[in-house]
Amino acid sequence: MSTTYQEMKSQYEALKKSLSYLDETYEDLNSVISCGNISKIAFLGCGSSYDIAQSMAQITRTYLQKEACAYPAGDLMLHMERYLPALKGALVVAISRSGSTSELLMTVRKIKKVGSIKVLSIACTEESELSKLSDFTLEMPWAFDESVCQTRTVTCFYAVGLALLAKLGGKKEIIDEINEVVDLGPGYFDRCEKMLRQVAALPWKDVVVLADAELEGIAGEGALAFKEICQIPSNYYHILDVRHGPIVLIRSRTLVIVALSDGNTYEKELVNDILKKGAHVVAFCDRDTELPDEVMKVEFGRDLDHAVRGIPFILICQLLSYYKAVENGTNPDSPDGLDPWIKL
Ligand code: F1P
Repeated sequence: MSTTYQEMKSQYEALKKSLSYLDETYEDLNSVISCGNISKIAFLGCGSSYDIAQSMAQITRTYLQKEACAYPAGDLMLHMERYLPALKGALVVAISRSGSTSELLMTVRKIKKVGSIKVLSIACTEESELSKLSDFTLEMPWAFDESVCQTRTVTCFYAVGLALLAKLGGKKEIIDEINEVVDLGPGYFDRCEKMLRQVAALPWKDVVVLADAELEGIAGEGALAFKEICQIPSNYYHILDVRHGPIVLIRSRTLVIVALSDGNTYEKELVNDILKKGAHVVAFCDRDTELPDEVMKVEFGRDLDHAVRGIPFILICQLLSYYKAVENGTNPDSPDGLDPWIKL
């Protein structure tokens, strides 16, 4: 069994540990966040970690009604003088599995030189270089993926970030929902695996992932998983935005994975239009959503807050890319020419 598979499969255990670790550290974390006058939050990361940063920025805007943005650390590193004025009054949150990615370290070093900007980090290593530079670091070594492509790691980053922002926003019902999704996770994994293994055997050769709002970043990560794990072309788009050009490239060899919200008519019409192009469609929905028979539905089984849907949704992309790698005889654990983190 590959390392990627074992990491995907053990993600619910790691999620449980990560959420209770957040509870234990919350007071200390909150004292860093609430000291000083923080008017906005800037999330930084590279690759998968940047994808998570994008979702976190949207969740901050929705849950806390606070200004928030996400930057790829490499862009910030190259253009610091352009971005620095916008970071005034910001709390910087740096996300990294390794805590060692060069662009992130160089960027955080430059930010710390300003003096007044607090840096909070989330990493899967202990006592990393990033941790030394930060005012506070959530260190979650149990979520560290050995495989090049992050699976368990990104789910833990997403859930912990979401839970932290829900706590800060006083949204206890969201925390309860996250815990429930994690408890139901192993059963959901088994149901998904059975079905998605068959979907992976269908003759699709490229992938489009569609999702909106808080799911933007995690769905972008879903698309990245296909590039890294089974090495096939993939893209992420906002749901209705796919009509504005990208739909031209959706054909019978395309697998479209869509995260539906609440059975919205516009979303359903789009699914119909995609089916007319002959594409294979996998739709994630809460439950009881009426869709054409050709749509391969993954139902979670209960209603969920939109942001919480990101936790079960990412598993669909992870399992499909893993089983496609198995189908194609590709090693899912270490794509040629990609290191687990980038050292410049
Ligand atoms: C960032 C990252 C990974 C990606 C690849 C290269 O690493 O971009 O997301 O999968 O392996 O490195 P990190 O800063 O999260 O350790």
